[in-house]
Amino acid sequence: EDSRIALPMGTALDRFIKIKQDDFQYASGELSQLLRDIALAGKVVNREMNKAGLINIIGSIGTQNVQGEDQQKLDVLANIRFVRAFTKGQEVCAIISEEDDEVIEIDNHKKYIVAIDPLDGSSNIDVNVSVGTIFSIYRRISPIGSAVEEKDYLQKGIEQVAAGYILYGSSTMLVYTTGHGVNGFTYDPSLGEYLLSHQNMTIPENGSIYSINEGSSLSFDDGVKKYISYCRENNYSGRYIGSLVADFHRNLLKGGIYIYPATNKNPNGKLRLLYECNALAFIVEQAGGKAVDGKKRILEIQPTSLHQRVPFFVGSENMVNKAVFFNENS
Ligand code: AHM
Ligand code: MG
Repeated sequence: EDSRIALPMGTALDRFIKIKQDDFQYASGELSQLLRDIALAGKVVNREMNKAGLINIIGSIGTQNVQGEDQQKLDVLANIRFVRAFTKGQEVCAIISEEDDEVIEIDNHKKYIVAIDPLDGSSNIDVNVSVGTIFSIYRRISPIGSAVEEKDYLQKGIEQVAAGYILYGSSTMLVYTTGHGVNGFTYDPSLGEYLLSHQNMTIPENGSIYSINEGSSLSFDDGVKKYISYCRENNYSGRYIGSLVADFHRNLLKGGIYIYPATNKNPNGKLRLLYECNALAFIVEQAGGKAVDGKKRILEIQPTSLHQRVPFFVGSENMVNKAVFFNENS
């Protein structure tokens, strides 16, 4: 059975999800609904993001909303929007969010756990640069009806049922996988719909873009230093937006590697295993690429705490292999 039947470009997301569900690619109607909830909350966040530059102006002419929510920082606001969507939806027992210290329990009678970074790279908003939402979906392990336990939300990345991101860029896109390839949808604000624009996405095996914050290079491990030298010797292009979703998305389309290694300031890297790395690792593998912590596959790391960080090497297969080679031989 061909689980990657092509659908016409421009197919609306809701229809796409429905067709995949009928194809039994998705475990259940609940997962379909959960994906729709995420997409909808993304539209709301997108709308608020588009106004971000206007907020001071709007404030100054006294038109902020009654709750005063316009005054809130967008990452906090995005967290509120997504948590609200999951609370109102009927699919989620618990949420873990980069914005919250503790697990947010929703409804013990539901089976899915969501891990989310509601607005990654949010320092870029003030300067009108792309940001993103990153999400992972897991099935709970403990029986439905009981309280969620640590084993439910500290699952390895290989247990993800679905993962994706929303990129709020020059256009807004939703990219996700349920383990049957990766598909990308571009948001058409005039229709209020995400339309299929990137079907069965694959990442080139090789690339010539490297994305890393070289400002910290003095404190990189020797392996990383050597790999960076290798990139320079080969005249690769350095491209670093400093917004993970945007850097990842570009590399996914063009071929490239993104690295956030261990540094003096961040001895385990900066990025969070549960909210950032696992989702992108699942997507990149589904697209034919690779994600490691320098040595080990990201998806096989057993999480030990909610906000755990890991060094992150992700992108084109041959580039990641090369970086690992330098790491292992220095
Ligand atoms: P955040 O979760 O606090 O927004 O931080 C994550 C972001 C990534 O989007 C980006 O790749 C990275 O931090 C940039 O960090 P640095 O400025 O140290 O290079
Ligand atoms: Mg983040």
